Amino acid sequence: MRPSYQLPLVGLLLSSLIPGQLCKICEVSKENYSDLKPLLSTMVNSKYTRGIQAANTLLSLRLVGIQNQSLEHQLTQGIQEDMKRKGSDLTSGQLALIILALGACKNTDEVFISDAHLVRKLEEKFQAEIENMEIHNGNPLTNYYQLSLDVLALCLFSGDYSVTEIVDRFTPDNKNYYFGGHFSVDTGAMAVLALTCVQRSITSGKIEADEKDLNKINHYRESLVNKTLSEEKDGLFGNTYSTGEAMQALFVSSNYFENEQNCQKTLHTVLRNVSQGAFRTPTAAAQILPALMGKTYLDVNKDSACAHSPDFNISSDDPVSVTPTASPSKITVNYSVQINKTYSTSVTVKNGSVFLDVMEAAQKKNRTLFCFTTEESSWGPYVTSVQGIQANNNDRTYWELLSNGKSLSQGVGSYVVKDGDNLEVRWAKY
Ligand code: CBY
Repeated sequence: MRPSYQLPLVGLLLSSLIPGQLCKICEVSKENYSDLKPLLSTMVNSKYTRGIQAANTLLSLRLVGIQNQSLEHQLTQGIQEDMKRKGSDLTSGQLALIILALGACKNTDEVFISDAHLVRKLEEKFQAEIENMEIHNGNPLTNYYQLSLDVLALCLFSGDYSVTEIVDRFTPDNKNYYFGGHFSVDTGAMAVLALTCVQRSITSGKIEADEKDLNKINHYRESLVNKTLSEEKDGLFGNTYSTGEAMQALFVSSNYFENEQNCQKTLHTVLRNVSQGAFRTPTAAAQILPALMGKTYLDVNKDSACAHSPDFNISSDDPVSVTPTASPSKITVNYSVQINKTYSTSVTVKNGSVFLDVMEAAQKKNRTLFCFTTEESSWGPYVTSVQGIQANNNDRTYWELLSNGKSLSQGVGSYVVKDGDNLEVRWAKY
């Protein structure tokens, strides 16, 4: 692993000319590319090449310069099928991600973006988010991670947006950066990327804004970066899954990685997690890879980006480490649903089962108490209701997953349960 260095003199000169644009990148060195193979095989071998997972994967592969026409074609097809199926039900952030993925690296999909008026549709969806905030106490239809993706895509693909609106909505103390009072690193990082793009567009004269707004945007970036840095633990920011986006934000808006030790610590911890199989879902792999190769979502329409394929073999089908299947082959866990009262049961499932298997087993035992519904998200199934009680973004309510009293950092489709776990789904507010 080795961070890339700018020529010191040129670097100094340029960074004094374009403040904030030439920050230090911290990336895995070529000799260590083999450490990234598990991520690639997860993305390439995944059966879930549809929808938003496909958009995440395509964006990531293009950004890091892996050119494989048949794979790109397959992913593009998957995205377009999903768009047809969902129609206007696509959320704003999903559409933004699709635009970023299709538009990445100046390729022929750009024709589709303009023929299907995707940027105009995104402008409308972004407006609908703002309108929902006006009616519902500042709560968007989706969340600020998606609003940031919207701004980023509009900014990169010359969409229309109001700088004053962004200055009003993205103040660092806005409640939407927080879940249960806790700063969401994923959300903050995505906002830093979006605000950095807007700031660059203003300074380069691409869009107009007054100096007051520009200063505010710079202040927001700084404040969000500091909040991200204060969530650092053992080289990770927030948790394993927010670190890729946090790294991107730090690349474009801070000098944190100028310190070699900081860089090594983060790369070391992330690569350890990779080798332990933490990124076995396509979206998880897709969201960490660009940062590890020194790329950010702001590189999407850079001429120089995506230029060359890195030196590793795409068809590699290295086995992704699997959890050891130790005996016994059946395990027993406690499962409870907490609303005001707690409803508990104990279920026996196969060793290696995930949270969702437990919920299904409990539902089979008692439909009234343990029935639930899920929706597909880019990270796998998301629990939308339990006992008929529906999560609702306007009220900031959701079903929280816990094990032994601790909130989980994985969803129901990925969290592998252990014998004796006390699993819980809790009606909560974020
Ligand atoms: N993506 C989105 O719109 C999601 C944005 C995101 C910030 C996301 C994390 C980060 C990302 N990189 O995608 C996010 N989660 C949000 C906004 C939310 C809220 C969803 C409702 C809304 N307003 O849109 C909410 C309710 C606060 C939430 N996440 C809940 C949960 C729990 C889901 C439980 C359930 N009902 O199924 C859960 C499991 C936490 C818990 N203990 O209950 C959860 N999230 C987790 C763990 C995660 C991480 C997933 C990691 C993994 N390996 O599976 C996450 C990456 C993510 C997805 N959430 Co939310 C955050 C993290 O841990 N770093 C854009 C779209 C286009 O794809």
